Amino acid sequence: LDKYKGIIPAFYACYDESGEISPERIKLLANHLYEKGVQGLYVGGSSGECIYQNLEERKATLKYVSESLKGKLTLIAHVGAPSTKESVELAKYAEELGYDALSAIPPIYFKLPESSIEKYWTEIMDSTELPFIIYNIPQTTGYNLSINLLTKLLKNDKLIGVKNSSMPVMDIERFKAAAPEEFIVFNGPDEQYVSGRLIGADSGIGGTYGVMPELFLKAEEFVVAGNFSEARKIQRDINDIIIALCSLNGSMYSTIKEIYKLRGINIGSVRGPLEPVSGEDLGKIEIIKNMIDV
Ligand code: NAY
Repeated sequence: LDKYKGIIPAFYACYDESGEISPERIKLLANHLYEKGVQGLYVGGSSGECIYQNLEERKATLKYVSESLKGKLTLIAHVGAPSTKESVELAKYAEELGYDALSAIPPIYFKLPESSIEKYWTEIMDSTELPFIIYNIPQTTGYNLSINLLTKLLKNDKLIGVKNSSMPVMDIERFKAAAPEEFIVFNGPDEQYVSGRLIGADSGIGGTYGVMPELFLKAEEFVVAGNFSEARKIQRDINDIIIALCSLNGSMYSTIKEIYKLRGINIGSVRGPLEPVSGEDLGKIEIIKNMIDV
């Protein structure tokens, strides 16, 4: 399971100038991140704007990333979708493309009983031969993975990990405690990468890794070396940057994409209802970029 250990950026949605999925830009971003030395990519999750894309668009993104990087990086396909039918279709497609693992949020919109959530994840797991990673992100889905459900799902050999984006780092510790040693817990909140790793997260998947992979790679290096004071310093820099990324009008992802443009890598903008950065705030992009690219 070493292939899941390290820095795994959540891949950003890549659009052309008219807002459609851009194969060229997907490949550009995929290769760029590969060259940065990350361990893998988490494709089609929150940062992939999956919630604003239809099935064909999500399939296209999965396809172009795997065409660029299959066999070079660990590729995790996020297949959570409004219906089980669509999730299973995406899961099967990701398996055909040669993805290493699947992942999914719990069902969204209707507040369903835990038994339905169990059934949803189980049907996805049973639909392919691929390993599965639960995506726990209660602040957007309204459901926080319980130890009770985790324990039940652990009976399924396909379940190899949880990507935990809830804010209490203690949740990471509790998931580790409830599962066998080799079970992987991924740190979700980038603001707590170092603390997540110290309390037991084996690695991390995050939405801001893609705009500053060097910093997360360095933080990881210091954690592995047991140099916690240096790791803390990097976490502080990271957090200053995340606060800045979230400070402009538009969304964090719009800011990230504008920074990419300034670096000469155009992956387009965001899809509505997310809004692009506009007006005076555009002038602040360079300052934030310079916080990262020092
Ligand atoms: C994904 O699926 O895109 C992610 O892994 C992103 C997870 C992010 N959480 C949320 C709520 O968006 O990485 C975090 C987040 O971008 C980061 O902590 C900055 O707030």
